Amino acid sequence: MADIKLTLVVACALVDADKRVLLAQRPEGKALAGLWEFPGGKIEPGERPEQTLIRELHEEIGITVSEPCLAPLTFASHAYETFHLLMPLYICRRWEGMAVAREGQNLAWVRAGKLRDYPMPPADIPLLPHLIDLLL
Ligand code: 9L3
Ligand code: MG
Repeated sequence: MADIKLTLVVACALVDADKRVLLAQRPEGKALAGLWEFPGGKIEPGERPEQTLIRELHEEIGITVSEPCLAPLTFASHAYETFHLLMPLYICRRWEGMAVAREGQNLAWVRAGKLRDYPMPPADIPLLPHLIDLLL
């Protein structure tokens, strides 16, 4: 079997006081453009997933998250054509600052019952039942 590239990504369900979840729409020009994802990004060599999330959520969404507020929830494991994506999903209910789209992406705060109305990347879809159970 040919070697399959493993890509490590981490994502976060930010949940506000009304139990709404933040989804970010992948911008034009990126892979999977137009799909709505849990914000996050690639784990750089040497980073722990929590450090990646703190960095990515600040870069992309403009919020400040502290590590104790990040709790691991579940994992996505998805085989794309050219790579295998392994992606832990964290949940975070407390942060500092207001979520703003810093990279021109659309953002949506979505109630649990409406999450399935937003087309998502294939890796994110299996994460939904776990999160929805937790929020309903
Ligand atoms: N990805 C899937 N779901 C997510 C995130 C944050 C990322 N919630 C996938 C899309 C890309 C890969 O991970 O195939 C790397 O993401 P990016 O660096 O292109 O944002
Ligand atoms: Mg990203």
